[in-house]
Amino acid sequence: MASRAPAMLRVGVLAILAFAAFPTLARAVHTFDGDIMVGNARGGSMSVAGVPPTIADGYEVGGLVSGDVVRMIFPCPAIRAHATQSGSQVASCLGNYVEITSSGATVVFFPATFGLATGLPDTRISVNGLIEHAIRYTSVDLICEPAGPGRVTAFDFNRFRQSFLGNTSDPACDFLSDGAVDAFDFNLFRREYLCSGPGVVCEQTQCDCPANCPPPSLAR
Ligand SMILES: [Ca+2]
Repeated sequence: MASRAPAMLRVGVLAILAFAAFPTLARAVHTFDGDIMVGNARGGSMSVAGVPPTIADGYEVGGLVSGDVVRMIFPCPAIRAHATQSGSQVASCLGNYVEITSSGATVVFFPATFGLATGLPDTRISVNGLIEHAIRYTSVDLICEPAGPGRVTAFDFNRFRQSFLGNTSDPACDFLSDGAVDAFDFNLFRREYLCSGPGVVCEQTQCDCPANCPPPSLAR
């Protein structure tokens, strides 16, 4: 019997390895909601004429199971997470991401952020710590005001106006990522600036997540 022990041990180890490997293979498929997204100061829907439904309905990540941790990780210092978020979203100022723990097959992001986007696909989405996808992400909240709550204010309007009137290739204000800062972007900006709509949350506690957020290469 003693001579059988090593063989049985090897079989047991193989069985454990096979069991451990199976979930990884089965869970490799996630679905993502395209390659662009727009955030604001509210952390809410941006349903307005001209905005693609994939943006207005929030950014969905699917193929999940309950308990999966999904993060939208922003490129520091270009885009930074607001310290507070809406719904089940939780911000990490240290990691510069917004996180949702899944309670089903899908999570939906409406991130509250501020900053000047680069136009690059430098916002990344991770599932359980693995980077799975990259998107171009802009924020209608462009400037973090020196005091007061995080909100789209006259400071942001002044910044948007500079691009709308004089630098129409500016990726930071090309919210719909169609190559030009145009009337569609203005319409979206105006919606957030006026914060119109019944019961709409207009602002976060304060925008100021730290400026010392981690290099993108380290964020997961
Ligand atoms: Ca602002």
